[in-house]
Parts: sequence; structure tokens; C-alpha cells
Amino acid sequence: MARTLITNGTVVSPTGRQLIDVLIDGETIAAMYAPGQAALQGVTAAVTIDATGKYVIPGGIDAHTHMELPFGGTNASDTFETGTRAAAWGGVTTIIDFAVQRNGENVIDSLGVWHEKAAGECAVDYAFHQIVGGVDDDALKAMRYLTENEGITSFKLFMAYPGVFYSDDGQILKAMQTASDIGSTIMMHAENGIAIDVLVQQALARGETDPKYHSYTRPSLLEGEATHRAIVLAQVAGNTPLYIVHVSASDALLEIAAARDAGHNVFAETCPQYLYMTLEETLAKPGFEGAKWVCSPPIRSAHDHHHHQADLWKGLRTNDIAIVSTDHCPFCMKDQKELGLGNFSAIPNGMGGVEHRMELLYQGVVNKEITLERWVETCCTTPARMFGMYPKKGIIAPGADADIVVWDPNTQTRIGINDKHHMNIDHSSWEGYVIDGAVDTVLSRGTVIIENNSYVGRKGHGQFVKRGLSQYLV
Ligand code: DUC
Ligand code: ZN
Ligand code: ZN
Repeated sequence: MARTLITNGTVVSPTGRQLIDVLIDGETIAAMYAPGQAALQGVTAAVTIDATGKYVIPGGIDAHTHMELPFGGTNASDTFETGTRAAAWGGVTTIIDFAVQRNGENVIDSLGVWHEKAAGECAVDYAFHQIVGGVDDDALKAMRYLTENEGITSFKLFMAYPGVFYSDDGQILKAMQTASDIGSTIMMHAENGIAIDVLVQQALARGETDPKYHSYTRPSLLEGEATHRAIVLAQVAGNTPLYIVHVSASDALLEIAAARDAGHNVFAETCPQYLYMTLEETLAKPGFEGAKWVCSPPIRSAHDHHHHQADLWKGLRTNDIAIVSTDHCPFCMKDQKELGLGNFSAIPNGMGGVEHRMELLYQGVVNKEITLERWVETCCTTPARMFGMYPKKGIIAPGADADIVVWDPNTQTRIGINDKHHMNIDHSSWEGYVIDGAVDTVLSRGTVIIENNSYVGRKGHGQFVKRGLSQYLV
């Protein structure tokens, strides 16, 4: 493969920014040169990308997606093909999707199903976490096997969704003990699903069926309670690495911050919808429109007992929130969200966002919520380190995969169904958002896949990435 030189750009890493030229040879970064040095040293390249006035950043890593997830009586509407193409449009060069084992299924077989879904389909690289929806002796053995042999080193458990993915405290403790033993990470969906189901039945009995009741029946207190319980169980199991997924509420963040202050192996992510959206502007829209934003945990009210959004941005600055992922789990309104017409609890849970995370978080830089370096850290570098892919992924450095985004800060991105929208969904949850800055050029392992506002990649280019253990543990 030919050599590519990216010139005159500002390379951004978690620790700073610098004018520097990047030489790519084949699939990896070969060298980096101070301005003018590449020419002085007679470096030649078949392709030169001029990044004058632009940022050159590591490809984004979305550590939480659900392509083709069978859920809520239907399947998430992005396939690995359409979803990873949309990821490319969004400056994301690696996704970590969730293989799914349900109660009664074999974990290793379920991973095989996920490999079959993804193989030969992806535009960008992909890795897997494993959902364990039925913790039993076989599943515990499989956790060890997957960690030691298959590059699957993180396991998602659910304290929500009784009868679907739910684990009780005993099952959680056993899985955590196993994870503690092998060094793998437990990812937790922390909402008290047993209590939520009671509130849902009571609301429906009162005739409260609109989408907004999805949020009212999942109060933030029950996210805080479950987060606390998960942290305690992880301590009892032996300081198990615990990663709380999709934190939506201050109640949960307070528990995470306290655990981190106590020195425990507790980490957290949030998602753009919790950083930007409120119940009032989304789920509470008249009629059924609010269904577009039904996801779990729910989008929180602006008038709650906490200022969730401000607290989440603060948590992102203080590193109590380490990562922003999307929980990309899209469903169309037609035939999918519509399953819940007249009954909010039957609306498939999830929204699409894999294409917009880098954009939305860059707006956080412009809005002075986070620094440019923190943007790169939280969207690119930390996901690689948290999930055992660094320094192959997540950094611009010699030897790393040439996953690179050239970012143009001097333009804007209009998100919407008739503007920028490449996910396989019949609406955009981010309709009308106008972002400062835009994805300009995207390279995946040295191959340009987005340029001049066109997708020039191909399905099957993306490869499976075997991961190691979290790199945040001593
Ligand atoms: N939450 C969602 O909104 N969708 C998929 C699964 C989840 O936990
Ligand atoms: Zn979840
Ligand atoms: Zn999820």
C-alpha cells in the first residue's frame, strides 16, 4: 500500500496539540515530523493530504453500540454495514458492539452469531463486549474462555429488564467474582428494574400511556440506587473493575465519584443525549413524537432535584466520567417505535447517534465545557485504554493503526434527515442541531474512507479487533 503524508495540520492528543506532519505507510503510522522536516529529509508519499488550519486527531472509538440488536419485539435498524458506514461519516473508526447471550442460550454460540453478523460487513474496525443475560456455571466458564482466548474482555450485565436480560444480585456477585479473578471488566446497566416494572404497571393502570411516562417511571433515584448496589457488589467480589454504562443522572454520578475517591476500580460513561437533551424538549412532545427519544436510562427532566446535565459535563471534566459513547440502538418510528402506540412500555428502547458523537462533543469544546484535548481523550484515547486496544488504537503515534480524522473547525455541520444523516433510521433524534466544525477526511488503517463529503470506503474493510484487559488497572 502506498504512503500518505498528512501535512500542516495540528495533531491533537490528550496531552496537547502541535503542528506536525504524519507519515502513513500501509496501515500504520510510520513517522511524525516537525514542520518542514519531512521535505528536508526527502520524504515522499504517493498521496498528500493538506490539513492546513485543521485538527488531526485519532479516529473516534464508540465503545457502546447495538447493531442489529433484537430488542423490544424488533431489531435495531442499523446493520453492521449501515451502522459502521454511518460511524465512518461521524469520524468513528472503531466500534465496540455487544454480542448478546439471553437466558438459556450458550455464551460462546451467541458470540459466534455476532461474528457472523459482522464479518465482511463493516466499513470500520469492530470489537465486541459480551452481554451475559443468563449468569450460570456455563456462562461463568465462558467469561474466562472469552477473556483468555477470544479478545472479549468485558461483560455487560443488566440490573434492569426483568425477564429479558436481568441478573439478580447473586448472579451479579458470581459474575463479578469471576471477572475479578480473570481481570476482566463488568459493564453494568444500573437501573433497578424490579422497582421500575412496578411503577410502569401502576402508570399504565392509571391510563398514563404517553412516551413521557417512560421517564417518569424510571426515576433517577433508581439509577442511583442500582449504581450504589453495583459498586458495593464489586467491592465484595474483590475490587472488580466496574464500568457503569450510559450514566444519565447526578444520583448515579455521586455514587461513582465517591467510589473513585475511595480508590475503587470504578469507571463510567455517559452519552450525548444525556449531555444535551431534556425530557421537556424530547419525550414530552405532544402525541407520539416523544417515542423517538425513548431510551434507557431515560432522558431526564430539566426540573428534577438535580441538575443532571451540568453535573454530567462536570463529571466529564473531573474524569468521574471517563468516556462518552452513544448506546447507538436505532429504531424507526414506522413499524418499530409504533409498537408502543398507546403503551409507552412497548416502545423499543433506543436511539441512534453513532454518526454524531464526535460532532456533539466538539460542540462541548466550542461551548467551553471541555478542552480540545479532553475531547480527544474521552472520544478516542480513553476508550482504547479502557478496553485494551491501546496503542494500536486511540493515539497518533508511530506504530499505531493509521485511524485518523482530519477535523475542520472552520465550518459547520447541520444534522437532520435532509442534511447530514447516514444512519438507517427514518428520523433524526438530533434534527436541527447545528454544530461548529465538521468531519473533513477519515482514514481507517491507512485507507481514506471519507473525503470531499463522500464515502469512499467499502464494506468488509473493517476488521475484528481482539482486545486485552483494561489498561487503567494496576
Ligand atoms: N438501553 C437502550 O436504550 N437500548 C438498548 C439497551 C439499553 O440498555
Ligand atoms: Zn444498557
Ligand atoms: Zn446499550
